[in-house]
Amino acid sequence: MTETDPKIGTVMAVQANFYQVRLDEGQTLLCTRPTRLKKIGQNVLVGDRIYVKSTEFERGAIASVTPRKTELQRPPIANADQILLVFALEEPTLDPVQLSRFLVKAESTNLKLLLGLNKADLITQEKQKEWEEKLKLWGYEPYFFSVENNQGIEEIKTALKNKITIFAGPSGVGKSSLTSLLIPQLDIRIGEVSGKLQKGRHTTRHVELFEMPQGGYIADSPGFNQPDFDCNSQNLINYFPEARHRLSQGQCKFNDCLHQEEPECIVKGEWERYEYYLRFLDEILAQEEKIAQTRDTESSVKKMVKDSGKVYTEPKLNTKKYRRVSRRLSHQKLEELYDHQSLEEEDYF
Ligand SMILES: Nc1nc2c(ncn2[C@@H]2O[C@H](COP(=O)(O)OP(=O)(O)O)[C@@H](O)[C@H]2O)c(=O)[nH]1
Ligand SMILES: [Mg+2]
Ligand SMILES: [Zn+2]
Repeated sequence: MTETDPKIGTVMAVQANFYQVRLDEGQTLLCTRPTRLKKIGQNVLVGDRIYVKSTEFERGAIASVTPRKTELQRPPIANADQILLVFALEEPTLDPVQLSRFLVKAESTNLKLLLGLNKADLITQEKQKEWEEKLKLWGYEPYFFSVENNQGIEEIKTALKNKITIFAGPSGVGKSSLTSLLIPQLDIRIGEVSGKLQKGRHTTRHVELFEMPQGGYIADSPGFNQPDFDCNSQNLINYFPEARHRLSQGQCKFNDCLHQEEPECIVKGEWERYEYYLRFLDEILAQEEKIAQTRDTESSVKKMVKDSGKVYTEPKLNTKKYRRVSRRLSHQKLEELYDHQSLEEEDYF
């Protein structure tokens, strides 16, 4: 055992009970979390800056965890600076609704959000200009790039330098291609569906950091490749920049306005994605209702017998009451449902 001062490093990956730590001085250690840290409830996440005592060759023990700048639960990552949401302009054709789902999910992390549109080689200048103008109205200034012909890559390198950036986006858009362009020595598979490779319970919780030669890390997690919402009916509106802008100009009449048909609502109006907002809101309300019903099943269902003789259950409470319950739902409850959902999606992929 070497008795040296603790050294500082970054947690790159977690494997079973071991933490892969890259020391600032260059070495990679496999570390354990001592019982002392477990006892005080100190968890260790990928991205954490930690002090390590090296014990023997390439092994170490975590001495302490430095305070986090940011923290995400799903996927679990500490100190991420930003998200780069990647979509393709073609192959697959950019779909504004799907893009908006991912944007909402990314916005709900409250991390800085960068939008990168790949495969610019497959569309005309005019088409690109159209997207640029549309997205400007949504409140975004995307990076147009192409891994294929190296277009726009320098701008992305600059934006990622010395930061921890989470790569997010659906499969097939070029995330792996971009990663291997930025980190040529990395051996990653292009054109593979990520979910297929890492099937299993913890897929959405798995995170790994890859170090870029010019400084900074790329965080890759399948947990960000699914567009499930991480928000509730009351805060959904905050994840649309153009609506945030409207809300900064005034107030709706009702505090709990959902910006549907309520009178004197300042959000409702002529903005392109308002209809997407309504659509997503409906989905979230339906989810919340489902959770409320599941939670109340034992106490509030009555057994009904159909004409056919088939027995079914029906909620005792009326829908209005459920709606009031659902608006007060905690984030916790929502997450439980989304957990189930993600698992089902993983099985599917
Ligand atoms: N035309 C074109 N194809 C690309 C570009 N970038 C990636 N691809 C192709 O898109 C497919 C999916 O890429 P991949 O990196 O695996 O996407 P991922 O699923 O997001 O990781 C592969 O066949 C890539 O060769 C690009 O800039 N232009
Ligand atoms: Mg990939
Ligand atoms: Zn309103």
